[in-house]
Parts: sequence; C-alpha cells; structure tokens
Amino acid sequence: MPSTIFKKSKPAATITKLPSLSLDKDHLITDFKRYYAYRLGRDENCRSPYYAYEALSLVISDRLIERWKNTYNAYRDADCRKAYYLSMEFLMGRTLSNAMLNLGVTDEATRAMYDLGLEIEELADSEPDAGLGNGGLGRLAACFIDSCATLQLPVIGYGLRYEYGMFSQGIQNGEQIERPDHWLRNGNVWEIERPEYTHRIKFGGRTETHIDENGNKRTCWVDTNDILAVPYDTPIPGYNNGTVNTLRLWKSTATEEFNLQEFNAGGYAEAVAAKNTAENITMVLYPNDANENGKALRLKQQYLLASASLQDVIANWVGRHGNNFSDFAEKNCFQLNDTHPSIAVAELMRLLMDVHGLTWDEAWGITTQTMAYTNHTLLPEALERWSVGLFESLLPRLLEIIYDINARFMAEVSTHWPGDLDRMRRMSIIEEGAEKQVRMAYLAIVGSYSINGVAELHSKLLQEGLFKDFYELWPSKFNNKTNGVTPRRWLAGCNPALAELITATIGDAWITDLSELQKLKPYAEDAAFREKWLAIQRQNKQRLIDYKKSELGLELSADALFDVQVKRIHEYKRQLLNVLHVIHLYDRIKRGDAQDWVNRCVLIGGKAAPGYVMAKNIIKFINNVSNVINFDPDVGNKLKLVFLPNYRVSAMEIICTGADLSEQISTAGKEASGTGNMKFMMNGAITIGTLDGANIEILEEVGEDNFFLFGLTEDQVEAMKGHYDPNAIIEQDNDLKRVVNLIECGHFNLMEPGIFDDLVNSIKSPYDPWMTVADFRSYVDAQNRAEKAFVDTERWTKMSILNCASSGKFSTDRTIGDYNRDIWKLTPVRIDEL
Ligand code: B1H
Repeated sequence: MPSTIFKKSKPAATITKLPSLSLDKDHLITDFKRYYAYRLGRDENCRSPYYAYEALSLVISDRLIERWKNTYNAYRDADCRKAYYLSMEFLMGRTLSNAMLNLGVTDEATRAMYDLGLEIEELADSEPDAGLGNGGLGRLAACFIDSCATLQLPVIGYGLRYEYGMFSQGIQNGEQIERPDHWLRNGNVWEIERPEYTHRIKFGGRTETHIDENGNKRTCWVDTNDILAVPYDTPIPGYNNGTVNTLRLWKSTATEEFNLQEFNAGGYAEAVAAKNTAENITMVLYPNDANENGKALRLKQQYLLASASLQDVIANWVGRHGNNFSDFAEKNCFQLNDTHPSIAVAELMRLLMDVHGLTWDEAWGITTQTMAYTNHTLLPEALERWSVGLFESLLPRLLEIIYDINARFMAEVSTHWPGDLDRMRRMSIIEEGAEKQVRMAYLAIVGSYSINGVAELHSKLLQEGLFKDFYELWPSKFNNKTNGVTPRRWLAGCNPALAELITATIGDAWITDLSELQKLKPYAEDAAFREKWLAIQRQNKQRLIDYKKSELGLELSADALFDVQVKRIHEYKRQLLNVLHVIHLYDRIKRGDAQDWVNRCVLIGGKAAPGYVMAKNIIKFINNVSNVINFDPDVGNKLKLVFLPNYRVSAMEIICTGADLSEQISTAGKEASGTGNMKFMMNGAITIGTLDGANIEILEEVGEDNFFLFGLTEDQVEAMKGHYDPNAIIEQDNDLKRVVNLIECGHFNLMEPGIFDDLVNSIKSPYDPWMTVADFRSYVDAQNRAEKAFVDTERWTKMSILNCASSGKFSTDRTIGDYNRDIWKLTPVRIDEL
C-alpha cells in the first residue's frame, strides 16, 4: 500500500502546508461569514443562535487543528514516552468558550461577533453540553486532559463516544423524570472521524490452542462475533502554548462481512438488525455514579474501550518498531480511571501473546510496567465484579488469561504467607461462592505498578482497609494523588469578573500556576479591594438568580446567604442532613424564634441514578419541603429552598460563582475526594463540611477560621458502628425531635400519605450507615457560626478572599504534575506557537 496518495514528484506536505490562520478580529469575521453562508447555508433570516455558534466554532476549530498537527508532528519527531488516560467517562461540558480562552482569542472573537451584531454569550449558550460522564470521575478526566495539554505532556485521552450522554433531568410533581440526551442530534463540529484507524473487537466464540511454526503453543480466539471501533478525535488545547492534544472516543459499528453473510442468506432485515446490535454498544452512558449494575452491555463497553485503545497504541508501535516490544514499557503507560477499563490488563496480555507472539513472561513484564490504576471509591456497592459465567460467554479468552494471572498470583501469595488459606481466599481475583465473580479491582491491582487514591484520607483508608492485604504485599505500589480542577474552566472561564480583578491585582501567572493566588492574601486586609470583591460576588449571585428565574418561577434576593449543595444525589452525600437543617430553620420561623435572622436561600441540585429509589425519594422530598416553605407568608424572604433541575457542567459554571456557602457534608470516610468543593473554594465560597475526602486538605490550606467544620471523624463513625442509637439522639435533641415530628406527621406530604416513610425510617435506623442524625447538632452549630460570620460582611469577604487565595493546591496542574513525577515520568514537549 502506498503511504500517501500524493505523487513522488512533490513532497507530500505540499498540500497540507498552509499559511497560519490569523487570530485577529477581521480574519475571524471573514472566516465566520464564509462558514455561516456557504458551509451552513444560513443568512440574516435565520433566527437561531445555534448556527452562529456552529460557524464561530468552525472558525476556532480551524485554528486548533493547525496547532494539533504541529503537536502531533512534534511528538512523532521527539519519539517521546506517552501516557494514555483510559476512562469510560469524559465529562467535557461545552467546548467553544474554553477553546477560545486557551487559544487566547476570546477578546477578538467577542469583538468580531459584536461587529456582526451578535452576542457571543448567546452563541456559547446554544452549545449542548457533552455530558459523557456521571459526575466527579468523568469531570476529573476532562480537567486532567486540559492540564496535560497545558503542561505540554504527551497524553492521549481514550474514551467512548456515547450517542446519548447523561440523561437530562426534568421535575414533574416534584419527581425526577429522565429525558434522553441526544447531544449529537445537530452533529458535533469539534470532532473529526478517523475511519482509517478503525479496529476490530471480538466477542463470544471459543478458544483453540495450536503449535505455531516455531513449535510454540499459541492460543486463538475463534468463531467470534466481531464489531468495529471507529475513532472520533477532539482537539484538546493547552493554555496559550501551541500544544493541542487528542481525546479519542470510540464508536461501535457493524463489520461489513457480518452483514453480508446475513444479507446473502436472504436476511436483509436481520443484517440491519445485527448492525443495530453492534451500534448499540456505544449508544448510551450508564447513569450510575456509585453502583455497579452487572449488565452485559456495560462489560461490552468496557472491553471495547480497552481493546480498541490498546490495539491503537500497539498498531502505532508496530508501525515504527515492528514486532520488537523490548522498549514498549519505556515509551508507554496506561492510567486506568477506576476499574471500569481494568479489563485492559488481560487484553494487553492477549494482544502481546496471541497476536504478537510474546511469551507469558515477556507480556506480563510489559503489562505490569505499563498499567497504573486510580481508585475513586471505598463504597463496597460500587466495586465492580463480573460473573464468571458472563465473562465466559462474552470474553472466553480474557477469562482464561485472568485465571492464569490469578494462578500465578496465588502462588506468589502463598510464598509470601505460606499456609494462609484465608488470605488467599480474600485476595483471589476470582471470588468463590454460589456464583463465581471476577473482582475487577484486584485484577487492576495485580496488573499495575501504581495504585492511587484521590485524596490523602481516601488513599490512607484504601491501604488500611479495602486493599490492606495488597498493601502489605506491595507497599511501594500505593500512593496518593489528591484531585484538582482546571483553573482555566473553573476560574478564568466561568468567573471573568473575578479573574480580571485577580489579574489586575497580582498579574496573570495564576492561570498556569495557581499557587500564585497566595499573593491575594494581603489584599484581604485592603478595604478597597474587599469592596470590589464583594461587588463581583453580588453580581455573580444576581447572574445565578437570573439564570434560574424563568425555570423556578420565583425571585430570590442577592442579599440572602446563598447556601449551595450541588452534586449527585446519594445517601452518603447527605442531602437529607441539609434538608433537616432547612426544616429546623422553618420551624424556628414558625414558632417565632427568628430574632437576628439571617435570610438564606438554600439551593440543592443533582441527578439521581434512575434505579436508585431512595435518591429519587430525596429529590421528591426536597421539592415538597420547598413547596411548603417558599409559599408560606410567615416565611417570606427569610428562607427559600430551591431545587435546581438538570445540574450539569454548564450549570456549575454559573452556580459555583454565585455561592456564599459550599455544602460538603458527606459522612466522614465515604466521599473519596469531591471536586465540587474545590470549584466553590476557588471562586470564593466558604465550605461547611465534614472531615472527609479533600475537605480535609481544603481545611489544611485555608485554616479553621475560614472553614465551618462539623461532624464525626472517620474514626468516630467507625467506632460508633454497633451502638449507634439515632432514636436516643432524636429524643435528646428538642430541635431535631420537632423536625422529625414535622416530617412524620405528614406536614410536607399532606395529600400524599406515607411517601416519606422509608426516608424517615432510614435515618432512624440504628443501621443507617450514613449516620445522618448523629451529625445534626454539630451541623446546626456550624450553620449558626456561618450566619454570624455572614452578617459581618467585612469578615465574610476576608474569608472569601482567603479561600480563593488558598486554593492553589487544587489545580489539576498540581495533580497532573504529581502523576507525572511519580507515575508517568513524561518529558514535556515544547511546541512552537504559530
Ligand atoms: C467517583 C465513581 C463512579 N467514585 C461508578 N466512583 C461509576 C463509580 O458508572 N459507574 O459505574 C461512575 C463513577 N465516581 C467519584 O470520583 C467520587 O465519588 C468523588 O469523591 C471523587 O471526587 C471523584 C473523582 O475522583
């Protein structure tokens, strides 16, 4: 096959050599007009801002693509070591504003659109969110690839191109309804399909062993039902540095011959149906954030991601080095974003042995020097296990390899702890029982050279608890990498007014070195600066009010304390504790105990997994309580409770800038890290929180005076197990008793008897693992301290400034720097700016 379609007489680059595109306003306008009129076929009669968004996106995309090509060439020429971030989720949100920010073209583009009579915010707002993730884990992946590009690290993101992202949430009669999110309906101007890098993925069939020409045993996986994985690439620009990295997402499609067989047998409809089965694999994102669901389709998704990505990397390798894999581990590493892609451990073994002829020992050496695993949760119900039966029918060859890995691993365990059969049973990748299960986390641990948690406490608990046996065997594999968020999207982009004030005060180095924000600390004492800070916070609160006004049908006042909890709805995150406090405030108003009152708006938002009944009940409860409170004339402006529907990335960009108080109130030891907490802090909100996840590190950075701490510690939670007595706690606390009575007597569900019984029973149960009631009193006390601080505007503003100024640690630039220093060991590749 010729390597290029171009004639030898001309160098192949001739056709792709173009003058670089200008970033100035007039050129943007010219290109915009051309796209708008000729590519999109629209004119001045078109009323939808969507097409103007598309036209501007095409203009920006062109400018990314030329840098993309440069980056690609630079990586190729440097022949550098690369890392691959394998993740079932990349929760990217919107692209346009971020791309303009990182390209440094926001001002010119804004003026260009203005000259054309367009408002750039309106265009940007018509972009659908790429909601290819559930929450923190998926958004972390998106922040990571932004930081990798900004740090000029050769990292490629590999994921799945779901046709339907995270469902869109509606509220009807106070209940969550799920609507499909067909985010690709109007196409996606940011992606490029690359069918030339398609890979074949096998499912089903059986295995055969035979002796190859060199007399070696070789296993073949035959009679399979194959599908194709087609890549779609999205450019990921670094901040002002010429680097544009790649996010490669796989879409499943049918193979041609599979269809043909059916077609020739006269089964036209069957052939098309088979195509559907193949295309179904990447049809929809599973909307579970903390619960495994054991569905075969999910395992197919995971295998598709692992296999296609590994084949892609290996094909690239073989293109350069042939079948010589001796340096492969030196040049490549794979970071597994939780256990979801951990089948990659077995798949890499398969590809190296069955396809490329390496021995077990060679393949295992490579695998265990290239795989690294990040754990994101301690919740037992979220730990993935797949039944051996399902594995056997779907991925028989992979199951064989897993059994072989386990046999060798068990031998190692018994050498280390001779005769300790119980330990072998505990550590086995295969869990024995009525139905044998493959423990995916253990597969990841055994196959990886690095295992990390996502905050100090979480990593410690992994070592002392969940993975204790493994930690004893391989202590040096374990490490911590505290999460972060990208300051480009989560401060510079979402809060332009604050960003401008910060830059005017300390310069703009903070955008790529967030520790620079420290320099704001002295300004907390500067009255003039505080005044500006406060004015911006107020303006952002107003922006939040306006954003939600039409949907909510009620007007909030920016004078009130904005108390915000947005995150997935889960019992361990304790939205219920928040509502218990709201009801307590309501009760105080109703009983006339409202002297020195501080007006408060409590905003709660988040999606419940569609199958999580209790979480859906919590949403209904919030809405019912809100209906009672918000329309009670005795309450008036003193208290509002609002449920924010359809919480998502683009909503958070507004919400996190308009919050005073950030609710991070999970049961200690349950939230692995949290990242919403960091976004709020960065934008000057003050945390009310437990000693859990990254809250602990936030507290460490900002100090106890600037954080409202409450609740049991993780040790205390553990110690209380077995003698937790919520009914005694309720009995002894008159405020709490009144709150529980109000709920039990049906005050919030007069026309819907009994609907909150389960909810009340759950918090009154001595087996309530989240110990909601145990923290009620200290939570109320912390809320009181928050109110006292809030009415002292000067003090509050100081706290707000100090929170922002202390948030430097929580940049993903720091996190990725840590990953790179300890795990990836990549060298940055400078790219010449155009
Ligand atoms: C986190 C998940 C998660 N932990 C299963 N685990 C999923 C588990 O689709 N699934 O099956 C999806 C997601 N997500 C979150 O990760 C933690 O709860 C947060 O505390 C943490 O900040 C975040 C990023 O590390």
